[in-house]
Amino acid sequence: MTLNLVEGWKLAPPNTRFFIAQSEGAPMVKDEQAGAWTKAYTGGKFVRKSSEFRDIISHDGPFEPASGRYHLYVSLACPWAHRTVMARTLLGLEDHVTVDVVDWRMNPDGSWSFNPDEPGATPDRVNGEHHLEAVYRRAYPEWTNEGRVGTVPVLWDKATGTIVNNESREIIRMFGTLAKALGATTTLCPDDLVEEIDAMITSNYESVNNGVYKSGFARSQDAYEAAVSTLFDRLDELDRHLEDREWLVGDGRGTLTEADLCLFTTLVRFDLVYVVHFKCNLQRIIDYPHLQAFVEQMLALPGIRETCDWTHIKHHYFWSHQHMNPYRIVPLGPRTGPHAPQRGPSLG
Ligand SMILES: N[C@@H](CCC(=O)N[C@@H](CS)C(=O)NCC(=O)O)C(=O)O
Repeated sequence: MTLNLVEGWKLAPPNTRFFIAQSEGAPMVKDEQAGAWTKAYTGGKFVRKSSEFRDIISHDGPFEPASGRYHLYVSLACPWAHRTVMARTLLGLEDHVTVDVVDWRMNPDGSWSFNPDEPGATPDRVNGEHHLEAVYRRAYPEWTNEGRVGTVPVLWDKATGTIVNNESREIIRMFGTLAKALGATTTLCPDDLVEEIDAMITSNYESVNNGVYKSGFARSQDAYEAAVSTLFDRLDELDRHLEDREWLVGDGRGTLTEADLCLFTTLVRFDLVYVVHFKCNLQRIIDYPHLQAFVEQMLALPGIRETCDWTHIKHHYFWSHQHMNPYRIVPLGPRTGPHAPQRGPSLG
């Protein structure tokens, strides 16, 4: 099966394992400046690579639902990983899925390290590794760091010592399976809304979630302007959509779903980082009344503000993309918005 993260997104069938599944067969190239492995820049456009590990937790095995069996590796800076941390909290999986947090400093090759000295970060308490790359190599010894770098989030299986999945959207869905198997009544994906949820997540993926990266990493004025126009057209639409509803799908009242999480992790980074760093500056989220209300409503949910580490978020972007910010200066603002208190500023 071929994935296509460029034009759309499909759920992989159970127990499908991809190694460098790519949408268009283009070779992976290293963006030396962005420090990220991507597919080729085409006409100055940034194209995100697809995820390689695509097994799922299911009663049919081999990755059966069980308390304490699975471990998440995340960066608190990363919007994709943040989705999984939020789903873990909202589905009440804190006592069932363990978590480790990498340093917010992404290495020049785009890889991640553990740095227990950094507030908010942890050691690798499952495998004792210093680099996430080594965790990928445990799952796949041929992992060479040639043509790819191990991304976050990673869902690790302690029972078989391998990676189950490294695609956020699939991890949050299988957390639902896990929570249900463990007796939870909360769901982020009610059966009757699956299609609507998938459609909403897909509509927001290229335009908003990945759109901010396409804006920031653009290598041509045309590519930048196209990304920013699409991004703000979609934000305008979403602001109107939320005018008379609390959440994105269903009847919009009281039904928080995966689609809300997937949008939120981008919106909550927007005014803090993307407006400046990724040049997404047509307007801020705080200037959108309904998107801002949506962000605040999400932050007010029990445990959600605690999943937001403004220092990891802010310092990661401004420090790690040195080609965009050569002196690694981290802006002090914004003064308004939900991002206080911020730690810092002396993170070297
Ligand atoms: N499609 C993946 C994307 C994950 C991803 O790109 N994570 C970034 C951090 S924000 C990463 O680890 N990048 C490292 C790199 O590409 O070098 C998902 O949603 O899980």
